[in-house]
Amino acid sequence: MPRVHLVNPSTKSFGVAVITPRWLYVLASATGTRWGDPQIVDETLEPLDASAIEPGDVVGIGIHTGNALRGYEIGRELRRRGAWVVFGGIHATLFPEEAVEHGMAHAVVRGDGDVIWQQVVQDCLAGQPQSVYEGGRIAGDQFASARWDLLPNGRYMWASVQTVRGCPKHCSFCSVWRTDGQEPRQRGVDRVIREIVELRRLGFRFIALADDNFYPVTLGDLAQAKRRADGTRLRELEAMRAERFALMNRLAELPRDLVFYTQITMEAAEDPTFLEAMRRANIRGALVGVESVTAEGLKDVYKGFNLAGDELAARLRAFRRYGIHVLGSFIFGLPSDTKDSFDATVALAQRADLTFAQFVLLTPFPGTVDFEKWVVDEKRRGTIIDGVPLTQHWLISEERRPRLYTAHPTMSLEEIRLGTQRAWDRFYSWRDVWARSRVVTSVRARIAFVLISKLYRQMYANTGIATDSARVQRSARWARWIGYACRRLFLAKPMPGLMVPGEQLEPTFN
Ligand code: B12
Ligand code: SF4
Repeated sequence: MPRVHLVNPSTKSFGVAVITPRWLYVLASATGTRWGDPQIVDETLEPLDASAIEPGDVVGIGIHTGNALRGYEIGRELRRRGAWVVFGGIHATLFPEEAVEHGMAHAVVRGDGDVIWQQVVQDCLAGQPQSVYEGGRIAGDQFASARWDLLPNGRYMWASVQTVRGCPKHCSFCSVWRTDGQEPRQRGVDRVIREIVELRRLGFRFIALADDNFYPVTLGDLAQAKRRADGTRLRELEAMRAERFALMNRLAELPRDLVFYTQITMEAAEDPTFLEAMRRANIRGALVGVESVTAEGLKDVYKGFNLAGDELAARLRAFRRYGIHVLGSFIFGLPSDTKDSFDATVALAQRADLTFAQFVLLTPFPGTVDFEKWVVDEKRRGTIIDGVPLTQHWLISEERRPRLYTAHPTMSLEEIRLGTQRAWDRFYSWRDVWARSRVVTSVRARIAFVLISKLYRQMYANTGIATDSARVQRSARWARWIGYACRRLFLAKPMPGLMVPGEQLEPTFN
């Protein structure tokens, strides 16, 4: 009988990974069991063994921009072996023709795969796939729950569960509001809780809430809606907000050793009721897109709703008062950045009591406003690398792919790259990491904190920003080693008998 395979492409395999790629387990669930359990391959753990795929099997490959090139390589190889090749994910949604041209796709699924995937598999097995399927933006109650029973043992430190898709903001460097939409689609609370219970039964206690924006309704949005004569929007927003609280109240009933981490906008810091509910729910960490520490920088990325300077530091510290550790995300390479921006940003991160920070280089990701503007300029310049126009930078081999794409008014690209590397090195120096590890008390927890800080830096900074291939190789080896050392620290004793609070039912997958 032909089988279904799901492949998450990566050129670097670390043996262990920090977070489960959720799409793999969601699509596994969407596959059903008619064709047996789907075979899951996550190349961030191990490279694909192509010989395991037989002619006539169906292979789903999920790509974002960063791993599209590897995904296409896999697509070509597996099509030559006689498999049905289907692409999906954000990058394939944006460029379906590219997946056909470079990845030899028989079919491409645009948008959400949860509902349409079975149909695609059936059509392939009947020998009649359509070239494009529109998965669309499905409603929150149609999101499939993941097949966590298919997880390999002890390979991931954190599991990921989604509670909401879409974001009402419109940041210029982000594609989420355009692909996932600006109207947040919240998932039913019961389903979220069942999945988390399932994960705790398996021994996971750290869960990333893989949401675009955990705080989709701000106090400002409510005030604005109140000013409208027609109360419809206000009622909608209030209902959405109430659902967030309902979710957090249910999270608060789960075993206390479950720790959650999410992504949120800074505006939540001015909403004490929300922060208090997060504290009760044991949401102990949040990625906050700070982006820039200056007002000019925020204007560069259409993020005027953020604050700058001292007000910014005060706002970020507010999270900590509610026990929420912030992973501050900063962008370097903005037109208003100067040579002083790197040190000033690290100083702000320290002053704001950030527990983690990431410093990313401004990258024009397709689907964003920044990308569209950049393409117009870049087409005029006409840069070509290894025969590939820079406007398709993801098709350039990883070693030859530039780290920065936009000429800066006052700094050279190398200055920006080195300044960014320096920011990582300073924020994650042994001394600073050890000092920050005081946020946890036991020695075991402090060691875990130090290891995870170092792992984070190796995985994201050195392998993403460094241009020296020896350094990249060294970092990948380090990351693999720390990853192995870390993984057990994050897992807990399984609780096979754990029930869904209030339900006294075995958790189910859908
Ligand atoms: C959680 C998350 C992370 C986490 C966890 C990643 C992980 N291991 O899963 C962390 C924080 C580590 C992370 C890191 C990064 N991320 Co991220 N991340 C997300 C986020 C918020 C949710 C992803 C998720 O799990 N969604 C839940 C699953 C179920 O949804 P899904 O992946 O979209 O899959 C659905 C469909 O796309 C489709 N589908 C997907 N694959 C396939 C395959 C087939 C065959 C089919 C049929 C359908 C299908 O069906 C699925 C179910 O509906 C997305 C935002 C978003 N809206 O996608 C950004 C996002 C994917 N990340 C993004 C980026 C840029 C990054 C980083 C590069 C950031 C950085 N600068 O370091 C890194 C790269 C890491 C890496 N090398 O992979 C961008 C990608 C943009 C792009 N054009 O590629 C996104 C879209 C956010 C954004 N701001 O634009 N990320
Ligand atoms: S960066 Fe964050 S706040 Fe801005 S649009 Fe994207 S998900 Fe929303």
